[in-house]
Amino acid sequence: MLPGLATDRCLVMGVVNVTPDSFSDGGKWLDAATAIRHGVELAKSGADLVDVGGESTRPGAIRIDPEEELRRVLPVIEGLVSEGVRVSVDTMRAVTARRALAAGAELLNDVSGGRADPDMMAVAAAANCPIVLMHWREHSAVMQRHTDYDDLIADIAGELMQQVDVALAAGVARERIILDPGLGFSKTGDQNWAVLANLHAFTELGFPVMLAASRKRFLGELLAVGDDLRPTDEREAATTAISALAAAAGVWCVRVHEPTATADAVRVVARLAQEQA
Ligand code: PMM
Repeated sequence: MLPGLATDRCLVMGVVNVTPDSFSDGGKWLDAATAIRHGVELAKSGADLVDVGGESTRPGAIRIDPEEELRRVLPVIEGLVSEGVRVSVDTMRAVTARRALAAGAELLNDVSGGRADPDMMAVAAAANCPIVLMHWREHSAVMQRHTDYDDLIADIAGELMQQVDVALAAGVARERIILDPGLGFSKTGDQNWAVLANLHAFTELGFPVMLAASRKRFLGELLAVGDDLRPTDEREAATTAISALAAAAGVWCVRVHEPTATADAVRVVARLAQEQA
């Protein structure tokens, strides 16, 4: 999928959100030089690749202009690539995807699964690059109004497979497709837990699976004291636990904000799997 990266264990993707408002790290890496430094640190801490995003997808988030998204992500991608860091781009826009690939990004991470921009699949097909299709129903401003499912797991899997069909019809090679059930996107906390309890339903679809639980609200709720959610930067141990469980369930890549512990956890899981083989 990505030449040179490990194939004997779950991969670790670090996150650099070049945004003022992401729930987890918003505002911390808005300046390009700071973002690049942080991305390099993530790689040193064990991230196999670093995901650069310029548009927050937190629940309720309002969209930004395409020009602003490009202004945020391109210098960071260029800077990281020149430092030898492997980069993916987190975008729902074909124009951003195209420019990011030209700047050296190697993987498209589209949280809308190709639904937000009808040209996205054509960009992936033309570049013949890997693309993450995440389960997505609506933009962040309204996504939490779309949490009704007849059968949660079957519906998510079915909706993902519809996007696989769209990708294949647009010329994306089957072996370039990665699926992600999209924790927190049009899903309640309980629904996230049900997804985690049924990861096999996604790994069995025949595509590599990506998972991003890192610091999400449902972890803050799990670890709340009374009405006080556990703060985002104190959800690392829970994030690492999920990374280990995801790796053991056969997930291809976990996307985290702080890779150190997750990088160790996926190696523990790989070593155990070797012993059990
Ligand atoms: N979640 C966020 C952003 N990008 N990409 C994928 N593939 N899967 C996700 O669940 C996902 C994502 C949420 O925001 P964050 O960058 O603050 O974690």
